[in-house]
Amino acid sequence: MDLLQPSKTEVDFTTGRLSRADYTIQRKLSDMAAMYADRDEAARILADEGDRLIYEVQGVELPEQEGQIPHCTTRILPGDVGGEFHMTKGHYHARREQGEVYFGLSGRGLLLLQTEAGATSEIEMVAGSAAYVPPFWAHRTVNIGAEDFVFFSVWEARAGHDYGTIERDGFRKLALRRDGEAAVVDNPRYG
Ligand code: PAN
Ligand code: ZN
Repeated sequence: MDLLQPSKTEVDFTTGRLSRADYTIQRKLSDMAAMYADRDEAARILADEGDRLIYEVQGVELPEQEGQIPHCTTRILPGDVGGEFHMTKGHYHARREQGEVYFGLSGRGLLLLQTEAGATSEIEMVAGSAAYVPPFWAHRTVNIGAEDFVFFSVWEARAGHDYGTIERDGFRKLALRRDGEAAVVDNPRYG
């Protein structure tokens, strides 16, 4: 295992910007249009309004070695696609036995979780919420507010990201805008 030097990153709670980001990932609607329940509406937005930024991740990259603790911020922009709130792709950890901690920095979000055995859970997050993603739970975050939803994540370097399972099956639950609030409903197309 590498002996790294201690380091520090300043985090802007409102924008999620890191003073020292090793990488920035931008996910646009065109990257994940098929993940929204209303694919027709996603296609219509892309055709009529053009692409839009859904979320942005900035992180500190570390070697994929036991005990290294990568961390990043995620900023999800407000909005919805056919009533389904802007969200991350969501994933299981490739090593299912690795958990994660999320810490809310600003805005309002929902953390949707599910297991392969069929359990589901939703956790509301605001600034100051420390949410625990236990091993074996897939996780997706959703912006249910009118401002950016920004949070900080910390995980173990060997966790890895399995996006394929969610790309194939979707999430069991959808977070929809209903009367201006968030409603979590069963995904009729799951699986
Ligand atoms: C988070 C996520 C981040 C973006 O850091 O990677 O919020 O979501 P997606 O990875 O689903 O696009 C995390 O859970 N890391 O393991
Ligand atoms: Zn994760």
